[in-house]
Amino acid sequence: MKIKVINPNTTASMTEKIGIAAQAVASCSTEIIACNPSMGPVSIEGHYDEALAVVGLLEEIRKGEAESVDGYVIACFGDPGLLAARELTRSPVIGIAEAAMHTASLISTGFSIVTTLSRTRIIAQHLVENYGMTKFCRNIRSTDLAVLELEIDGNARKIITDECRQALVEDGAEAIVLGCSGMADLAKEISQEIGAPVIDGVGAAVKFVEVLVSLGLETSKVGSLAFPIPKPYTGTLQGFTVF
Ligand code: 2AL
Repeated sequence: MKIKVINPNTTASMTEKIGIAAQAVASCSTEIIACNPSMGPVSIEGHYDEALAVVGLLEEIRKGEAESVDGYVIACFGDPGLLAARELTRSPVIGIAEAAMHTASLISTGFSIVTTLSRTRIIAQHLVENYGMTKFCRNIRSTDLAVLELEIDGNARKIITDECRQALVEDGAEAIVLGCSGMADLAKEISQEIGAPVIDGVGAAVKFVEVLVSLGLETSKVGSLAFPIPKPYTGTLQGFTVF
C-alpha cells in the first residue's frame, strides 16, 4: 500500500520529521511517501496561509493520482483543503486533526488540544464544531510557539509538556491532541511524562488510511465529493483546469 503524506507547508525539515512519524506506525507492507509542495508558505498559522497552501497541496494530490497512490494524509492541523482534495481522488484522504480528534474520542470522554500560536485556536475551534467534537473537546490551548520554533532546539518540548500537564489539571482533559504536525515526534515522550494518552494526528491518520484501504473503502463519488466539474481555469491557475 502506498500512502502519500503531504505536509502542506514548504519546510523540508518538517516534512522529514512527519515522514519519520508516519513510517514509525505504518505496517511493514506500507510505503510512506512524505512530501511538501514546491510553492506556498513555510508554515501555516492563519487563514491566509491556509488558503494559499491549499493550491500546492492539491497539486500534490493530482501528482499522486499519476503515482498510483492508495491514500493520502494532509499533515497540517487545520486540515486545509480536505474536502477539495477528496473531490480529486477516489482514494481516502484523511486530515490529521480529524484523525486525532476521532482517536481521542475513542479512548477518553474528553480531550484538550495543545497547539501553536493563539491565533490558530479559531481554526481548531471551527474543526471541532465541524467534526461534531464539541462534546469531547474540553479546551483548545495555545503555547504561543510559532510553527518553525518546533524545528529548532529550544525549550518548545518543555513548554508543550507543561501545557499538556496543565490541561489535565485545569480542563479535566483525559487525553491530549497535539495541534501541529511539527509536534509529531513528541507524542510518545510527553505521554510518558504526563501519564495520559497524547495523540499525534500524523500517526493516527496513517492508520486510518490503512484501515480504509484494507476494507476496500473509497471516497464516495455519489454526491458532494464527486470529481470537480470540468471547466477552464484562467491566469496563474490555468494548470489546474479539470478536463
Ligand atoms: C500547523 C501545522 O500542523 N503545520 C503548520 O504549518 N501549521 N498547525 C498549527 N496549528 O500551527
